Amino acid sequence: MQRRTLLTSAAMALLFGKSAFAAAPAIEVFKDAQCGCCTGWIEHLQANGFAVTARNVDDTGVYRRRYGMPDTLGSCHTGRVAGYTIEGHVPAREIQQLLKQRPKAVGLAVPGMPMGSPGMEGKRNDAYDVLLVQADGRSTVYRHYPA
Ligand SMILES: [Cu+2]
Repeated sequence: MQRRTLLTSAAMALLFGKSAFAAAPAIEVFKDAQCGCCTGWIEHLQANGFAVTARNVDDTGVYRRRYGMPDTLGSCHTGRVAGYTIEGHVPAREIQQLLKQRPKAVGLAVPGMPMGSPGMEGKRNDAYDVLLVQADGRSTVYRHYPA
């Protein structure tokens, strides 16, 4: 049984090629040129297999609004991946879960810049929520940290 599963995945890998299994999700990130913690977050995404295109902009709020994220949930950068908006220091793990589950939503947000979130590592690990944000601006807790 186990051998059969192995053979099947090997056959699938041959059929679909590496890209079907290890496709790096492409994310576009709008950030300020001076933002160090944004760069830290981008490195966290890259380390977790994302293909990041970073764009330095004067006002990330323009993109936040354009892509449906309420200003009240704002942070220092705004990302776009597979039609979803990712605001702030959202861990790669929740973005991957979002892309797997594909809920009807605007996207995910970590409002503000909580210490201990990816790109905001330091002496403290503050508690924070990853929010799943709906088109009407309402949100629910997608995951609480520290988990
Ligand atoms: Cu930040």
